[in-house]
Amino acid sequence: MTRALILGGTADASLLAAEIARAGIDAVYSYGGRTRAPADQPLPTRIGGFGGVSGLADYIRSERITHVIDATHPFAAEMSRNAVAACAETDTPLIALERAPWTRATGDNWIEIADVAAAVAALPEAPAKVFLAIGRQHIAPFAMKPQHAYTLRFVDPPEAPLPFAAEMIVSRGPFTLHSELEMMRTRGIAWIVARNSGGDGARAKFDAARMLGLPVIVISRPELPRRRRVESVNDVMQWLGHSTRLGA
Ligand code: 3Y8
Ligand code: NAP
Repeated sequence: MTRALILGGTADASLLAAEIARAGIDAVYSYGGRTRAPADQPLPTRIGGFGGVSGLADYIRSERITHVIDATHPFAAEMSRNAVAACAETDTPLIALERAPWTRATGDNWIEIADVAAAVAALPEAPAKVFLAIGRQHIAPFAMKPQHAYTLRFVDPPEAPLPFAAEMIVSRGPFTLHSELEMMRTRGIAWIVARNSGGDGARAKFDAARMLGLPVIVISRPELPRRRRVESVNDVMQWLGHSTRLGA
């Protein structure tokens, strides 16, 4: 009897949850507990960490999980690594629903770098208006270049004081091309820092940057251990042994 655990927190995970609920498959949706009011799901939902690999392995055993779907974000590397280890330890089938990275298109002005420290180094010395679209967890290193006028975008209002003066946008996305163009034009943004998240929910800022001819410092994805991975909800449903109306 199938009982699936969805490691969620992304738009793709929400689409998958809807299909799994529609198919009547027994499943639990899991959030990491990063935001104050995560979107509701049509499945029983748990919020918060498991307690590392051992915590996740214990959860799999105690909840009699038969399948794990890692539908987290490509930058949620620790969760993905833990899922590989815990599923190996408990001999539980694992699949990753992972969107393809965005690739540079004609007219893109990308500076591709490996991590946040390299992103700070890639910014110019001369003061500029910079849009940091990388959330809240990794902004501290930009205090190394306080000469810039930063605009930050978070899902929730910041609780602690910011490590440097910045304009704040509180919005959870997904974002549209119109709203991204409007924001960049009215704020006179000259540089953008973003992650290569893939998917549709965060793509618009790249399209807006191309239209405005702005440079984008693009943080590449972390390396993840080898695991079975697919890019569509339908492929996950096939793997679970259920075809869906999407493509059945
Ligand atoms: C808690 C669930 C939906 C899902 C929306 C997707 C699209 C919008 C793009 C920008 C970039 C960023 C950030 C982003 C995107 C979607 C999707 C995606 C980027 C929610 C959500 C949770 C989170 C956690 C949050 C992180 C932050 C990252 C903001 C819900 C809305 C910047 C990633 O305050 C914090 O601590 C926030 C932390 C991890 C990265 C960071 O380091 O700050 N996502 N985002 C999940 C959980 O608790 O398990 O609240 O409902 C999900 C979404 N975020 O409903 O359609 O990719 O699927 N999320 C990045 O790409 O760099 C925004 O502003 O342009
Ligand atoms: P992370 O750094 O890979 O994970 C850190 C720890 O958070 C994990 O070890 C785990 O704690 C807990 N955790 C993360 N995701 C979880 C989940 N879905 N269910 C239960 N526990 C979870 O993760 P992150 O980058 O902070 O991302 C957290 C959440 O935000 C994920 O759901 C992810 O899909 C979503 N998200 C992240 C990004 C991003 O840019 N990172 C973007 C959009 C959405 P334990 O070790 O205690 O189990």
